[in-house]
Amino acid sequence: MNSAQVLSGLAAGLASGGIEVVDLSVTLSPETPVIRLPDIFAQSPGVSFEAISEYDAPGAGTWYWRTIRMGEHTGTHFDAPVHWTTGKDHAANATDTIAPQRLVGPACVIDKSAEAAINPDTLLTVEDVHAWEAQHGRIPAGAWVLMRTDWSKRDSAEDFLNDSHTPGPDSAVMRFLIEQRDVQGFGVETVGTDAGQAGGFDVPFPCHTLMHGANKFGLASLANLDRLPPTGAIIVAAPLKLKNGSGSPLRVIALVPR
Ligand code: 23J
Ligand code: MN
Repeated sequence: MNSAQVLSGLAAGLASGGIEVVDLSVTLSPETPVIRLPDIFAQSPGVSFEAISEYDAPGAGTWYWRTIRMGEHTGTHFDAPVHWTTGKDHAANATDTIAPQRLVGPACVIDKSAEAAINPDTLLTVEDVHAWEAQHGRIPAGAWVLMRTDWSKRDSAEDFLNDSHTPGPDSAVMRFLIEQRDVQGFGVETVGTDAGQAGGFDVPFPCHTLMHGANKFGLASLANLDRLPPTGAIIVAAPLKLKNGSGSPLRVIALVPR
């Protein structure tokens, strides 16, 4: 099949529903939980909305619109390499300069939900990836690796943040996915791409430190990962084009074969 046929097949699949479009994003509101860092660090503000007008403009016609305010890392959001010191000197490392070709790619979904339900500090390991690949095949270069934990089903902020006891990757699996698989990035359902306790790991914050150090990306606070197959979905994850953005809230869309 040539690429024009691939795209016409995609259009036909979208029209027939043979390809499902799944929203992997959470709703942004003042209730959206935001990461809580130790008190010595500056905190990121949550979402606030302020009306510019509410169908109350004088004169002809009326309209509604708002001003939005939030940290760059709020709700479902993209982590750019420039977010971390290890990634700050790469070329094209910010939300406005990343090549758009890197924002669309295949997803490999590794299900750690059963373990995370028992132990909130569950870590993704190299052994987990080997076991996944034995069943589903090798993770291709340029893939997004998404860690399913069902954390997005926790609907109170307290349960979701869980006093910084949340799952994430260990440092060895980050090295493996970077060096041996050349992934595009790593995505999670939790508030940040690193485990809640990752500040104390052998490599502190291994996803941030190593992925961004390798000019790769993160996705946090994803939802609906239970609606994705282990392989076969394509995700579109395009952050806002903020000048020198360290990240941005975004709508992550998955194209899923039925
Ligand atoms: C700043 C400091 C530590 C962390 C984070 C941000 C994030 O998780 C983030 O959203 O990038 S762990
Ligand atoms: Mn972030």
